[in-house]
Amino acid sequence: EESKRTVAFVEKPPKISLSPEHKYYAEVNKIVTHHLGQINENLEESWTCIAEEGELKVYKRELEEDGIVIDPLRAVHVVKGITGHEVCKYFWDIDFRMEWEATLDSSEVVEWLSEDTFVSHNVIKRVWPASQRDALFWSHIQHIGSDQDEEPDRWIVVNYSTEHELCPSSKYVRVFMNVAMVCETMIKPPADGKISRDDITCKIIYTAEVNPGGWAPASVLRAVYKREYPKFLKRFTSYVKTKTENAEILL
Ligand code: 6CM
Repeated sequence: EESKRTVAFVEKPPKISLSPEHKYYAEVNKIVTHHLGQINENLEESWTCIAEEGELKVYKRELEEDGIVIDPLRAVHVVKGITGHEVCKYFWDIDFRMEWEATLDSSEVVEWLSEDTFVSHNVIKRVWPASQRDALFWSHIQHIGSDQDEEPDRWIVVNYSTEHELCPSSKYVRVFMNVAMVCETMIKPPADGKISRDDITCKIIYTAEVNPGGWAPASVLRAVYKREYPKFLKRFTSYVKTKTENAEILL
């Protein structure tokens, strides 16, 4: 009892939000709404599946703008034993980012905007023969409770490129990105009423729209995406499983 109380006490309050007065409020809500509106899209129709492994499916749509590859990417994964809250927590919390990120050299907070939103500067590993890239984006985490329209309870994280006076673009080519992780947790009602990790399944919908910010060889970029996105989704979800297997379930 005593130890449970300590954990509950240390945890951040469940209701977290950027205040409506904040200069990022409108943008964050617009982008969150955009991503939530896309999650029920039928990917089999106009997307090409580039990787399939068990429950993981990765899709893309080929798109170029002035000769630069900006293929949107969408992945769906179903993972047992973890909740959407846990998946989003580890994806969002920069304290854990370098433990699972294989594509970054570094990641640092530039400014905290609120308890649920911060701006970070990220240096991406160099991919030969292109010049090295960096990314500056806000990361926002939000819980969306289920409503009367029978939409399930969801957790979402968005990483969205921004500008910051403390971090102008200088020695790297800056990429622009709009990335979202949306999660839904399914719970099989346990016979004895006590939920265990065996009763939990998480559906993950991951979207990435990345503009490499300057010319990069299309074939190399597409090969990198085809290899790195499935690798990231497998590595990240198994990281979350390991981090949570002996921990209390975060619903
Ligand atoms: O979403 C992922 N990670 C997040 C947290 O770090 C964040 C992503 C940041 C970086 C995304 C970089 C994409 C790759 C850019 C390629 C530029 C290379 C150019 C040269 C190629 C010839 O949202 C996981 C990201 C997994 C990426 C595979």
